[in-house]
Amino acid sequence: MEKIAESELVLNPDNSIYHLKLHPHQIANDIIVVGDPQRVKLISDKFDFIEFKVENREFVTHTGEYNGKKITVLGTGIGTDNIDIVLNELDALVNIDLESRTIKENKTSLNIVRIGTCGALQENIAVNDFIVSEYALGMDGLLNFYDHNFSKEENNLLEEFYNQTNYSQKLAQPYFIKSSEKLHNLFKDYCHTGITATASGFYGPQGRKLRINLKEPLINEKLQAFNVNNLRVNNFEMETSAIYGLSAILGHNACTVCVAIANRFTKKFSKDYHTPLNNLIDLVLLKLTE
Ligand code: R1P
Ligand code: URA
Repeated sequence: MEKIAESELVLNPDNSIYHLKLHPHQIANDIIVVGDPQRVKLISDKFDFIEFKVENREFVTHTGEYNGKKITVLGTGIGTDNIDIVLNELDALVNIDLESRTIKENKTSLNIVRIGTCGALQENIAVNDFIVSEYALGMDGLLNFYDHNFSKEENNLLEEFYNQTNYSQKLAQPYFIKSSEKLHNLFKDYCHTGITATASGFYGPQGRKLRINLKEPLINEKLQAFNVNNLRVNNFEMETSAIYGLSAILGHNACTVCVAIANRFTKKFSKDYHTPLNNLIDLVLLKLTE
């Protein structure tokens, strides 16, 4: 079995994984990921008990039990670059033997649910509504660095996207990637469902102009109008495409649910998104453990 070199699979002196600083026994198979590290405590405060608390850089992890089931909540920080680290390191914790530095023969599949905030791109979605992402539209480019065969369905959506939007070839090549059906089914009755666009930034890449002119000033209008058999782009956030893409490649199940805190067309911003976020957290904890 080929040994993975020290420079490729980086471990700390105590043999924990480099950025997350976690050991394999410190994570559950069901993992909630959130962008804001402070949201981790908000969630783990609801656990029956917390067994491990580990922190390194912006990555905060709490593992404990909820409803008698082992569960982990992990703060990823913002962006798909952080997700590249989080997904590869979580996978290494379960599917690579860190002692021998070899890939395990029997693979473990994690359930990864992201609870986030987002900006809505359809006028009928009110601020504080819940949105589940059946598909991600990756505008960030991360997945282009990995070898992956997209499904026929995902490739068809991409072809339609180029046809309908006249999307600039100079930007990162976009891609569509599907959520785990099993996890999407847990949430779809409580949420708007559709496509979530993942951007590589909060401002220009999401069509926000403060002082700098934009190369794609109509990006929001193009996304709003995109429609394939009533499948539409509902929202913008910054992590889901990388979570879905890397999970699909590595054999994990992933799904994102978000609270819409802004609506980019009605120009509203939530006066208090903490209450709906708290309700969404309760829903996810219940559905993952019932
Ligand atoms: C931007 O404000 C951040 O909020 C959203 C975006 O994806 C990005 O991470 O999600 P979180 O609330 O989970 O951080
Ligand atoms: N998060 C985003 O990425 N965009 C928004 O508009 C709101 C939250």
